[in-house]
Amino acid sequence: MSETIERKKRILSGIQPTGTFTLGNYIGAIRNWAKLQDEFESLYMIADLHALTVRQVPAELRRHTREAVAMVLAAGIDPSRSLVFVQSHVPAHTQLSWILTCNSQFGELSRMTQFKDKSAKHPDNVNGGLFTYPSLMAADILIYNADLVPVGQDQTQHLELARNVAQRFNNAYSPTFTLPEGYVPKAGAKIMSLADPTRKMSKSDTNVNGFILMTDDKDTILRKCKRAVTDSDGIVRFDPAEKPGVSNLMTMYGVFTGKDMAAIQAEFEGQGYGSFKQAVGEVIADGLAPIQNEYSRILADKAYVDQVLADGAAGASRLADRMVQKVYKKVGLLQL
Ligand code: ATP
Ligand code: LTN
Repeated sequence: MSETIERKKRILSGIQPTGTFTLGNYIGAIRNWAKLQDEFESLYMIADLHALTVRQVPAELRRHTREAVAMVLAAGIDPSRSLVFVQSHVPAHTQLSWILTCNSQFGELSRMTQFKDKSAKHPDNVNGGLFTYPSLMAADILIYNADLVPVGQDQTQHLELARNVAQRFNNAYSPTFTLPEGYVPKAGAKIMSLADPTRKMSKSDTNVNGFILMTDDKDTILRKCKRAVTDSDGIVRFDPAEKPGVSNLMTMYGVFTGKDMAAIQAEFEGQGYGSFKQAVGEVIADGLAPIQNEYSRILADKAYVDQVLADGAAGASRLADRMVQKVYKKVGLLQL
């Protein structure tokens, strides 16, 4: 993994261990992680430090972190080709984060919609970490000189901030950081809530009918799809503005069958929503079944997960520590 010019392009992405992953996390993010790991040198991280910006129950955070690793591996990330690690196991992220916080402006951090949303959602805990969250995320990315960052649409604003901070630092000191590009999937970058298709499907939603969890069984998935909010015109047609609920279900159906929207529309022409919803539930449940089996198997193998994380932390630290030393030197911190 040397920093030569002809090196393979590099990917980094992260996901917070704030609960069980939803179908939105899978379609918008981790499904693409698996696809990209051949073409790129890949690093995938469980962002446990980011999760602390919202109050966590310690034992649950630990459990969710293990589960998150198992789910990432079950979704096809292969630790022999990608580094899989936990953010807090690589202290260099936090070290770089401070330098980048000092190069982020109050104004730009104040404009982040996630900060505004989460402040409104947890008015009793609008902490400093919630505010500087994007500087830590910038550190996660820039510390590896990542070229590409696969994320869902809601993270593009944070990515833009990382680019701006990188550019500012490069201008103020000397070229140091690669400006990262986002990789936002064409279909499924924003899977909507089944209960309110104008809002993003989110693992922290209080309405359990809004999301499908990666661990939901077939009956639960079929029931949630059947209950999904649609409209009253009874026509399966892709039109996110006018028909957000139906379009959302079509997107999911497309992801699991590989069919495009025109083909799906033709397939269900003249049929009501009942059989359409049933079909959507079936393909999701069948698509998730092998991942769920792998997940149970991997989660039970604690020694294996520990080894993957130890290797991941060692490999990531080697790269990250070097970058921190370089940056510390550039900004004028005394070297011993
Ligand atoms: P929380 O509810 O705790 O805020 P979340 O479900 O929004 O969590 P994150 O951990 O913030 O999930 O996101 C992990 C990855 O999944 C990110 O790349 C994010 O863009 C993507 N993602 C999250 N929700 C969706 C969604 N509904 N559709 C597509 N991608 C999503
Ligand atoms: N903020 C992201 C998680 C995350 C991340 C990253 C994503 C933390 N660090 C670096 C991409 C690159 C989220 O999904 N909420």
